[in-house]
Amino acid sequence: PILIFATNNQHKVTEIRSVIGDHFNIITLKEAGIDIDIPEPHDTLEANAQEKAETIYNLTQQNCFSEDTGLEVAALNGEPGVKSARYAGDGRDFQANIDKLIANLTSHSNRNARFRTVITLIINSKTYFFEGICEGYIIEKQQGLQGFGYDPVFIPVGSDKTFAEMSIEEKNTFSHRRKATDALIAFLNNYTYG
Ligand code: ITT
Repeated sequence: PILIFATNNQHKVTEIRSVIGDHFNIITLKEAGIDIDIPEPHDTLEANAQEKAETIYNLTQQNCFSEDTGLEVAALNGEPGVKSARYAGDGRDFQANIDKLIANLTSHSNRNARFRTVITLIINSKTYFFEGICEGYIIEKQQGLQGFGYDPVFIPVGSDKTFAEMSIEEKNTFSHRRKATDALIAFLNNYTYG
């Protein structure tokens, strides 16, 4: 199938394309000629992912999907979670977000955290959800230059490197986004059109 990926985040596009390969045809908003700032007004990843997909579906009437991702830190009661992009303010400044996270964890010995991705797919006007979780922990000082967002401070269980010290292929062996994408692919492989 041809699917529009309702995101303005190029890192997400690159990571998901590297999982999907040429199995399905993913069209970005840019490639579809759509220039909008998709709203994320809700307090769950599920509701925001649904809002993003519905916005694009209502605009185009084309099969599409979106994803919303949050970093859920145990000692911070699941924050920044759904607020991950704007943790330190509306500027969406990733360095400010990392600094705030490290500062808020200073007095905590429990560094456990997880990334959670929720994908919303709208196909033939029906809505489906897929989830991927990656458990890990937050380090005190950032390491690595690859990736995006909180990657320089997150080490997944099973590695001694941050996501920012990994290639996209290596990050994909662990990542929340890859697991959610695998679930999407499995669904589409079994999907009957018509
Ligand atoms: P959309 O256009 O898809 O909404 P976005 O960047 O606004 O893109 P989110 O609302 O899902 O995406 O924001 C989640 C934030 O969490 C994102 O800006 C990053 O700072 C962070 N994040 C998401 N996935 C991440 C990953 O794999 N590694 C590190 N940080 C990530």
